[in-house]
Formats: sequence, structure tokens, C-alpha cells
Amino acid sequence: MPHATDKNDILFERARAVIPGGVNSPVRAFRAVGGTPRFVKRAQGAYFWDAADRRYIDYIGSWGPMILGHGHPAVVDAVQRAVAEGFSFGAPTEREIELAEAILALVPSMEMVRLVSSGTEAAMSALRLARGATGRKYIIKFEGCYHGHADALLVKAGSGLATFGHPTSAGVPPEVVQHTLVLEYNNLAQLEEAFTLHGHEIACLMIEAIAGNMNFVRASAAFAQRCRELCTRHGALLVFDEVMTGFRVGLQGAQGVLGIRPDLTVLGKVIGGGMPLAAFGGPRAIMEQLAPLGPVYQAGTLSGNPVATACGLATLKEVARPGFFEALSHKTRTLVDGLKSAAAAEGIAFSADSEGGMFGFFLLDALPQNYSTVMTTDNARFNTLFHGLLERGVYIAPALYEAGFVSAAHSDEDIAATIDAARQIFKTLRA
Ligand code: KE4
Repeated sequence: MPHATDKNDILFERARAVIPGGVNSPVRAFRAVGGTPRFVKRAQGAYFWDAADRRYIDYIGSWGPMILGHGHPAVVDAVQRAVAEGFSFGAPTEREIELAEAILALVPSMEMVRLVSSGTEAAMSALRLARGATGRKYIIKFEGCYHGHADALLVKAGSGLATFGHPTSAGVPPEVVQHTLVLEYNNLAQLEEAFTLHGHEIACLMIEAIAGNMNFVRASAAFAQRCRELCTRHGALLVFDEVMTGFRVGLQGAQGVLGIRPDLTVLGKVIGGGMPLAAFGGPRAIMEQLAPLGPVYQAGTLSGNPVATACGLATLKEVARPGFFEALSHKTRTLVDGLKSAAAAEGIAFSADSEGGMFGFFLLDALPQNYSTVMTTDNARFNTLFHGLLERGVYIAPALYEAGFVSAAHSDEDIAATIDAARQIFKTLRA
């Protein structure tokens, strides 16, 4: 077996000469876990092969989009046919209507939807729309939730509740985040206080109701319900960022799991099937505030791209088939239960959870309820697990605060092999 990192090392060195950090998105650089990123040469089904032709069982799947597995024949066929008709027009197409209709049929809280090209763009646009529709400027987000890299959302909690956020990135002036209030996830007391102090001036509360950017942390039913109640009472918009959870944790996303109707929903990943496509939507009265009808400007050269919409439509058609999520949920739960059993057998502190095709696990005794608890995980132990799995051909997220994703293409044998690989590493972690 060739040493897996040699060709990857060569490519990584070449990449670093021309692309900052050698990657086009930071998490891919393996900086949290160390070592050399695997450069993907090709992917099929549940697997990808790296530059050294080594196969991995893929539990990232492009961070969620590849829910059918790589190269699903119906999706490949739809994309090939779309490409033959043209790559991009900058003009409306029927397929954008079809995709919009398909999304609205599956997400009852949305009456209208606008297609864009990335989750960042969708969340940023939803934020602008919320502010424009309410005439208010303050927003609430939660520590540990990630909504893309729009300036106003790159913010961490201020020192005290009443003070607003501080930038988490250079290049974001404090003025830009001075209206962003960052609260602790699942903290009811902070939520109540924030609305007591600022309820009349809050445009929206944006949340990942199952937070995949803290690995896998659920909003408690009480907390999610209180977010809904307080937004309604104070005239703020409740925005569910379902870029990761939409069509991933279930056909109706996290809002379906929780039984809560947000005012705006942000979507991405699965609805593009791996192509650059995201969306945001909600009630007609709010959505018609958008240009060209209303005063809130929003635009995009490649929005609703004809190849991306073909990919997304073909993907949604498959996930909407009867029994799709039941089978995927069972497969993912089998993985999580197997990992928990293996860890328990070795006396390893371990907790895990899953919903639909999304899962998370922690080298902690109990499932964390917020970001600061997630970050108490021993990084070195996680890195041992990460690299041990990688060496055994199992590819999980290269950071302990990221979620995992199972596809319809993962076989029972893949799940069993993953559990067995983890069991071998748990033995070393016990020592
Ligand atoms: P993009 O701009 O990366 O398409 O979407 C931003 C975004 C918005 N909202 C949620 C809930 C998200 O999870 C994301 C992006 N997720 C990360 C994974 N944690 C994408 C991976 C990356 O940044 O490379």
C-alpha cells in the first residue's frame, strides 16, 4: 500500500504555493487535526479515492450535499442533459420554477423562495431581508452556530449580555457587528434577558435548530419553542438556518423535527446536490420586500444556475421518495449505536446523536448543550481518533466541532467496517 500522504504531500506543497493555505476553504486544511489533507481524485457512492489512489469511506460528503452518495446515476444524467442545453444564461428558466415549486411543496413554512449560490449568500440575504422587512437593525445569533462568512455574522459574544458582539475575523470593523447580540445556545435566561432589553429593536433571531457547526447539538424543545414565542411577541423574525439540516435531518428539516414554523428559512447543500446552489424563503408578504418588487436589494449572476438547478432537482426527487429518510435514519442510527457500544466496551467517555442522515459524536460522557462544553473535548484524543480512522480508510470531519454525514450509498458493510475501525482506536485511547 503506497504511503498515503506522499502524493498528497506533493500536491499540498504545490497548492500552498498558489492558494492561501493550499485550500479554498479553511477547514479543508487539516489545521485543527494536523497532517496532510487528502486531495480527492474521484468519488463514487460512499467513497472517494485520494491522490495516492487510497479509498476512504466518506462521512463528509462535501459537508452534507452528497446525501445520495457520489455520482448517483439519475443526478449525473440530469446534469449531463442540462449541460448540453447550456451552462448559464443570466435569464429566467423553467427549471428554476420547478425547483422553487419542489422546495415550497416540501417546506410548508415557505410561500416563496429566492435561489442563490452559497449558504453564506443565502444567510446574508435573509439577514438583510429581515432587517428591511422589520425596519430594525439588531439581530441575535448563538455561539457555536455558523451562518457563513457575511461580516455581520462573524462575531463572538461580547463581555456582558448588554454589550454586543466582537468581530471573529480581521477585516470586520466593530461597527459592523455592534448590532449583533451573541447568546449562549440553549440558555433560556440569556434569551429572556435579551428580549427584555432589546425585544422592540430586534430584526431577527437566527439559529441552527440542530447545530451541525458545533458537531451535533440540538436546541432543546423548550428553548426552540421560547425562541418562537419571543420572536412572535416582539415582532422579530425567527430565521432557521437549515443550510446543513434542510433535507438532511428529514424531509422537513429541523423545523419538521421540532414542529416549529420559522418566519424565514435558509437552505443550501442538499438542495444543490453538490453544485453551487442555496436558497432562502418565507411568507409572501416578507419575500415580496425583495427587489425587483420591494426595497431590499439582492442579486446574483449565477443565481438559479441551470446546471445547478438540474442537479438539485434530481437530488430532491430522490430524497422525497417514500422510505428514503426512514432507511437513511436507520443506517445512521446503526452507526451511532455501534460507535457508542464500542466506546462503552473500552470504557471511553463517548456520547453521540443523530437525526436523519446527520450525526455527531463527542469524546465526552454526555451530549453537550452548548459550544463551551463542546470545546472541553480533549483535542489530542480527538486527533488520535481522527488519524486512526483516516489510516484505516475512514474519513470523518477534520475538526471536533464538525458534524458527520451518512449517504444512501453507505452499505451495512461500510457501517460495520467503520465501527470496527473505531473499536481498534478506542482500545488505544483507553490506555
Ligand atoms: P457556504 O457559504 O459554505 O455554502 O454555507 C455557509 C453555511 C451556512 N449555514 C450553515 C448552517 C452551514 O453549515 C454553512 C457551511 N457549513 C460548513 C461546514 N461546517 C461548510 C464547510 C466549509 O466552510 O468549507
